Amino acid sequence: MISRRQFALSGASLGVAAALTRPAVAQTKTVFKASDVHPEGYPTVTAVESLGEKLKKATDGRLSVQMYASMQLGGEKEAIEQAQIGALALARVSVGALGPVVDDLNVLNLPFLFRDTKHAQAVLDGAIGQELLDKVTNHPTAGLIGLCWMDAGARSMYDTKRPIKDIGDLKGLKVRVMGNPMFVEMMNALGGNGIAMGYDQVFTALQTGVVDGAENNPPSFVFDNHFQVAKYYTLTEHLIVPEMVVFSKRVWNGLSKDDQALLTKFGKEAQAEERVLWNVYQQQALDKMKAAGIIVETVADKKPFQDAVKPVWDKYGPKFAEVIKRIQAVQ
Ligand code: GTR
Repeated sequence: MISRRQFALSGASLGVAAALTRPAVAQTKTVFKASDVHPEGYPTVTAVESLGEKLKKATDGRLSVQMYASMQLGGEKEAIEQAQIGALALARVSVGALGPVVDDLNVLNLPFLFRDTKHAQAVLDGAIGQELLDKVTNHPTAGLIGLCWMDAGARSMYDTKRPIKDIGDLKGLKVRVMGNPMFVEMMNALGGNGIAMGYDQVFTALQTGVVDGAENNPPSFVFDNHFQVAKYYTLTEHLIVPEMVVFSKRVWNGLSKDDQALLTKFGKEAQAEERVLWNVYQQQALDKMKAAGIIVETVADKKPFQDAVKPVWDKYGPKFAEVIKRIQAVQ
């Protein structure tokens, strides 16, 4: 019987023989696996693919990215876990899903934190945005690198039952939220019944009536097909939750400083590219909603919604008091 050591040695000598017979230019190729819950063509998917193409070009094909879109590798919780163990290199996920892993990010999950999406962009593009990326990277146990941000607009409510003309219409509706206790508490405070669930289950849950509604930005609502089952969309814009591309720390630590620098550079470029694509997609989603006959309600007065979420602020706000003040001061 061949011993473990003998086996390892024969493997090694085979490797040497193979290396000697290969042409001098041959080198190991590394393909980074990337995941996204959204389909091909979605801004976040395209931006990460474009990062991959630049990487491939800059390294003569030594490094590249293989995108697994449309939840092929599961929901976001699974993607984060796979990145943590190094089974996946890049995961494009919502800060809603990352909050339970890196608590500092939860400040961004407070409802009505930002005045509008422009305010959120100014914060993420500035010092606070970099600090929060670093909080991910420097987190002692998360096992992730915060590579870059991605815009995701504002999230609004949608449901299969009735238009939400005012806050009272939310009463008793079972509304799916992202897997983070802050959102369950937010929905309950608004009068609904918050149900945390992975994104991969939302369409079926809406279709079968396990939930009456959900909340998301127009592109997700349309391009992930939820609009085929939920006909009422109300522009509550209660959350502006950004997204992040995280890189597996395990994989990262095995890369050279130069390769890390390339990823950082192309990450920043992906962030800028996604924003441009996002604006186009947001408009396309709104147009598609109209064409499909979705009843779109605007909320004339958001104050009752803002007042109702006070318990969430009372519970989670104090520990973020300092950064909240800085966020509010950003123009
Ligand atoms: C989308 C977001 C996804 C995912 C999803 C959700 O807007 O792009 O990353 O977080 O929402 O509601 O789970």
